[in-house]
Amino acid sequence: MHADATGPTSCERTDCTVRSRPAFTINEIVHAFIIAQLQSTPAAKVEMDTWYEQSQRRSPVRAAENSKRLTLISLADAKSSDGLEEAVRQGLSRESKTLPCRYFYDEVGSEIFEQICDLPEYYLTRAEHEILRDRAPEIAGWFEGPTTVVELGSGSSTKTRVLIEAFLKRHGALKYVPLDISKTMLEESAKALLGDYPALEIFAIAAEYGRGLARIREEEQSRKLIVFLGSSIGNFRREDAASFLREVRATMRPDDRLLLGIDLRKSADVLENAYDDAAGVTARFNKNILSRINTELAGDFELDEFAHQAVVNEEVGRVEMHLVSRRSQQVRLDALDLDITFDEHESIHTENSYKYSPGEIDELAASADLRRVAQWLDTKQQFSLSLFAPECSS
Ligand code: AVI
Repeated sequence: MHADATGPTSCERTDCTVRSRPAFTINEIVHAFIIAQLQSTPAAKVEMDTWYEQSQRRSPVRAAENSKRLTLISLADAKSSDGLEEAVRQGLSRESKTLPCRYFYDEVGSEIFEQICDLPEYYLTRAEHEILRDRAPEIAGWFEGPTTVVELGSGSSTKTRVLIEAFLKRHGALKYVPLDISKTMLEESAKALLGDYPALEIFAIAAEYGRGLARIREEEQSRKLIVFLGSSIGNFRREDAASFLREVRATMRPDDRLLLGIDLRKSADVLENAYDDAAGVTARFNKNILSRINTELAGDFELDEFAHQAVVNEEVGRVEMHLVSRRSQQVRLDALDLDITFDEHESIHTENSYKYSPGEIDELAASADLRRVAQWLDTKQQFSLSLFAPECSS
């Protein structure tokens, strides 16, 4: 369902697009049908973009034009703290305490993560950007006709811009499908992208990966490049990374491709600095999970009583983040009617960030029936970007 760049584009405001014209293109009819389906499905509520009303007041013509190129659907649970209560109850009642890293990313956490990406020690974002900047035209060159770029965990979409630009330059138009848990982030980034790229159409999905991938599998008919950047795959345990890639693989047709950014194994000191920066931004990011628990579960964690720690586990090839109790203490979570006891130096393990060798990347891909067709490294050889095809395709 790739919209023609010159013709009428798809639009979640079906009333304005469809009613005002006497004859409809196939694209419009199919799109209107999908929107009608979504609106009648309780779990999949089509969200009217809130920024539309605001920007319409500022620049009515431009806002109307931009809104025609945006569809935003929300498949996320109404509460963004989806599963938080149970995860906290279970994770903090264990002998070795843990909290899942996906709960880092509330609005504040997502903001802090953006700051991490700009840190001098956090080489990942810069290395990946260098590859994308230098190789985006070559990547776009792998695709002949109209292509849909699907981005998993799109966040602010900043690093994807060079890719979007390369596709627009090569093909004139592009459909971009960002998938992210944060609807706010999707709205903001879509607004910025549509303002900057008049030939871009956006179908944004606010959802967790599983639901989002299912929606993409159902809907997306044109050739796809699925991108998963930033080494987010590194935050999965190795076996979970393989099953996640199998899920992604299941959405791919033979001529679809997957572009995966993965951080490479490297020396412990570089990793320690990257995950325990001098300005203490990563420490704030890590501790934000405790503030979130305080706010959402009526907790009384004292943030200063926990120390941020980054531990490099070279044997398994990962950086672990911990929050270590500075003293023996008790924390109350009223919403869970739960008291948690901490010994001095007891840790909450909050994140793993796995690093891969080039051989391990290929093994991971093979376990998901994917075959590497290209790979690019940055000049310091710290980070990799790999292009995969479904196994069995040419
Ligand atoms: C999102 N993810 C790839 C980051 C990483 O490097 O594992 C999260 C992060 N944790 C600490 N700093 C950044």
